[in-house]
Amino acid sequence: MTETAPESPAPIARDARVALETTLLAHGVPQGEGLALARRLSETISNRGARPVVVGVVKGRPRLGMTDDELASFLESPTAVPKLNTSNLGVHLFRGQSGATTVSTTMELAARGGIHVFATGGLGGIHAEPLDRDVSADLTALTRFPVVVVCSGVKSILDVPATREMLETLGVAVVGFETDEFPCFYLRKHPDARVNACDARFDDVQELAAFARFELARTNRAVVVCNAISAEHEIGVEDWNRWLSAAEHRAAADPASAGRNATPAVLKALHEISDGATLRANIELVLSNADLAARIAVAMQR
Ligand code: PSU
Ligand code: MN
Repeated sequence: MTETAPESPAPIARDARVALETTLLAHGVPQGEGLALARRLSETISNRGARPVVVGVVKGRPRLGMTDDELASFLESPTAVPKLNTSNLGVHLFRGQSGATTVSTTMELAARGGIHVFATGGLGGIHAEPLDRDVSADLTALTRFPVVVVCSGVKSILDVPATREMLETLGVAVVGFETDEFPCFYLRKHPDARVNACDARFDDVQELAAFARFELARTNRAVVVCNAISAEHEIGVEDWNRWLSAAEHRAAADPASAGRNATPAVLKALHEISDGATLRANIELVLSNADLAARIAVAMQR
């Protein structure tokens, strides 16, 4: 008997929902800007006929679909909503504490709630020197939760070549939408041409959605969909190299910027050093990822 690949679809819900994370809102943009960004992301998703679902943990309760009021009070004091990854999530649930979900915990909670599409900016990964002790829990979460993660690759503040290799080692499917290259967050591609490309390229959303259903059902793991920042909004390589080394040194000089604080500290330093240019690029790329995620979520229902 010849064996064929399974045709059964992933157990996706009948409505097109797109998860959004709260770490990006609470720790990835300056305080006071998270709420406006949440509104723009939600609007972008609704405009495509999908439903935005903001994920977070409020007083120990996992929330899939935070209300505007909840989110507003949540974002008022980011220090009261620490970053939650798959390691510290359980303690916060157990103790009734609030927290902002990162990629790893947004995936975990979304998948548990039957939401299989998620939009963010850039995945976490392996940090480079001089902040080289931090390796994001996002990486292993991709091997555990069946969610389509639409992103602009991994954050370019990381050791991008090493992180791309690790995604391959972990066996995570990394596909590009309208790109062969592995995007590099603020940059359309990494300056080092040796960085592995995406595993495959898709130009048609319907075909990409069909592949996503196939792969989620086949593996019960994530699919990473890479959407490069537009050429109009990308940051030039020379500016980037200058800003990154300044930001890394600023963050490395502060002992409070280790571990979980490494990513927010470098992003914040970059936003200051670049006079807001990296923040503007970050917002543009997240909006574009939300738009694509909504298109995929709608197409997955067909
Ligand atoms: N994308 C952004 N900004 C962010 C993040 C993603 O544009 O701040 C967040 C995500 O929550 C991601 C986290 O999971 O950064 C990575 O943090 P760490 O390296 O500590 O795992
Ligand atoms: Mn860490």
